[in-house]
Order: sequence, then structure tokens, then C-alpha cells
Amino acid sequence: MSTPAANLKINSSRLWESLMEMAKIGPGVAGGNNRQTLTDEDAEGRELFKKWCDKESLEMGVDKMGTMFARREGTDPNALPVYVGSHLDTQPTGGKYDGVLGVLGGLEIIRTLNELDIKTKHPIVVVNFTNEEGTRFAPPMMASGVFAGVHELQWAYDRKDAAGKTFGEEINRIGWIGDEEVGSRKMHAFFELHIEQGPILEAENKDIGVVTHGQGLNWIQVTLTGRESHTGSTPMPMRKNAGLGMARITELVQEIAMSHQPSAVGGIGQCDVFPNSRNIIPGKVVFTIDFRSPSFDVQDDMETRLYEGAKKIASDLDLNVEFEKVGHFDPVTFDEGCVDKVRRAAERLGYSHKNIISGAGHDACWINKVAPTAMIMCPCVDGLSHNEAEEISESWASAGADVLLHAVLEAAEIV
Ligand code: HGY
Ligand code: MN
Ligand code: MN
Repeated sequence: MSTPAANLKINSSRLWESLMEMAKIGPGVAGGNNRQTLTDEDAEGRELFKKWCDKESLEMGVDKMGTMFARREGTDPNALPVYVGSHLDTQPTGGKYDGVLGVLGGLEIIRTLNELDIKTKHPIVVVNFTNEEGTRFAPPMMASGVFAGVHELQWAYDRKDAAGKTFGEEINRIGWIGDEEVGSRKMHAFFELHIEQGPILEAENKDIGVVTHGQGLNWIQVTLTGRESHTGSTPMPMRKNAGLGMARITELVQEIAMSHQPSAVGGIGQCDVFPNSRNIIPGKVVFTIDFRSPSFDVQDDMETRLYEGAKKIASDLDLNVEFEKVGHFDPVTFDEGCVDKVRRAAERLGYSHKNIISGAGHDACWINKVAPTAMIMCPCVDGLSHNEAEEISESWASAGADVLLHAVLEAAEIV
């Protein structure tokens, strides 16, 4: 089995053009994207990706979660394919590269192999996983979670968005329900290229992050119920102020996460206040706490202290409190063999690199349960992501895609 020559690289400007082309679909209001899962914009992005795959004569398969699989044949059709990809759905105020770089980076390695007529023993499949973000339909990494057997298909179909629409209704509406059973495909390996979404690589002037681990995540939805009443005429001691409860629990989350520095994070990104009227004390608030750490023990400690502290706050304020776990995955250790392929690729290509733990969740975190998996990261400006100002350089994108090409070729075996 030959290893790829160090001068074998992808076409940087072609990758960049495709990223900019995809970024035109579902534009945000500040230069980024709003291409949320199962919206018309998502459907349009899928069509563009399919058009590009058709042009490369890839065989397109779609499963019942709408995940897209574009297959390039290998010389041994019975060899398990090497999968490569990420997600095309974005946050409501998302960037142009989160997820997209991994899907179009995968497509770019196919374009390069086709152009140079390089054959591999194993087929190579480029993947677009449905609903990685989990912002419209919680939890995140939903389709890859069903693929890995973590979620049942019907449970996923029943998830509702803020407007009360279900995942099942919406995937039907956009016409992207495939016929493949989810998870029926077996993988030789899976590689995901992704922007870091954090500041480390840029700060340390590293081209490549060799992702050895991913931190675990807990999304705990809290519902506090008090009593709506007049903000002017209700004496302070008589109030059952759900908004005050949320404010104190927000402080508690900050305190718990700060007690586990530097390895933990905690915050609240989504909250709904009812009835959300200027002169009514909130009778109910619903918000989601996002706790993350690479350590199982830290995750457990943060969750335990949250429940205890939130119950105390609710009782002090005469509120009712309910908790619901709406997202979870354990800390991840990626496959050593695949991680080594990523590291060797960066060394062969002469790119500076460092081991890194992924702060964000990714489809690779679930696929790691069912196939040897590794991730490659490239820097992003100021570490900013989940913000329309998310930015990377063309050279960062192409260095990441070059490493992806070499790692995938080592796994797929050039013939
Ligand atoms: O939430 C996450 O970590 C991912 O960006 N969906
Ligand atoms: Mn992502
Ligand atoms: Mn994201």
C-alpha cells in the first residue's frame, strides 16, 4: 500500500469557490448563514451539494433521517468504504464554515482524485449529516446519533421546533426522506474536517489540530413556574418571580463551571420568558443549560450541583422547578489508528500541528461509537464560531483539506 506523495494536494481555489457558492444559500443578516435544518434553505443547499456530486459521478444514497451519502467506487467493491464529511445545516446566526468545510472538503478530495485518476481499494463516501446543530430540533448531532443507535428513528421524528412542527413533518415537507435504514451502512473509517470554533490553534500559530478527544455535553432544560402578576402593584415579598429564579440559576451555572477551570464550560444560550410583557412579572421561564467537560467526573459534579442549587433557589422564591435532559453525549476518545493517520498526514505535508480536545460537539463524536473515527481541525479567526462573523483563511481551509486527503488515502489505500 503506497502512501500519498507529499506534493499531492487539493485544489485550494476550487474548494474556496465552493465554500463561497454554498454560503450564498440561506444568507444571514451579517455576512454569515441562516440555513437551519429542514428549512427550504437547507433543501436548496442539499440540491447544490447533490448537483456537485452528480458532476463527479458519485452514487447518492439518502437514509430515513435525510443524511446524504455520495459514493466514489473503489477497486474492491466489497471493501468497507472510508467515510468523510460533516453537516451543511447552520445555526440561525451561523458562519459559512462550521460543518460546511467538512462536507465540501470531502467533496474536494473526490474532485482531486477524479482529476488525477487516482484509484483506491476502498470506496470513499462523502456525507452530509442531517441536523448536526440541534438548534431547531434538539438534540444536536441528531441524525448521526440515530445512525450510531443512540436515538430511535421515531423519537427523532417526534422532536418539535419552537413553532410545534415535528422533524418528521418537516423532512417530509422538504422531500428529503430517503429509503435507507439509518445505520445500515458499515464504515471502514470516518474522518471529519472542522473549524476549531475556539482560539487555541490561531493563538499558537498551528495549521492543524489533531483531535484526540471531544468533551462531553449535557443540555438540561429547566422550567420555572411562579405567578404572573402586575410589576407595579405587587409588593416585592408577595412575588413568585420566575425571571428572578432564572437569573440566580444563571449565576449558579457560571459559579459551577468556574469551579472546574480550565476544563469545563457552562452557560445558557436559549431562554423563553412567559408572557414576556413589560409590566407582568414572569409566571414561567424555560431555558436550556449547556454544560461541557472532557471529564466524566466533572460532568457528573456539575449536573449534581445544578439540581441541588436550582431546587434551593426555586424553594427560596416559592417557584416550581422541572428538569429535562434534552441533549447528552459522553466525553469521546477518538480512534488511535485514525488519529495517527491524521498526525502522519500533517507531518508528511509539513503543516504545523498540535493535539487538541474538541470543545464543540460533532457528528464524529457519535460515529466514533460505530467506526474508527478521527477529526482534523483548522484555526478560525479569534476562535469565533456560531456567529455570522466566523472567518477562516483559504490557506487554513486547504491545509485542513490536504490533511484530510492524505489521511483518507492512507485509510482507503491507493492502488
Ligand atoms: O453544540 C455543538 O457543540 C455543535 O456545534 N452543534
Ligand atoms: Mn459543526
Ligand atoms: Mn455548530
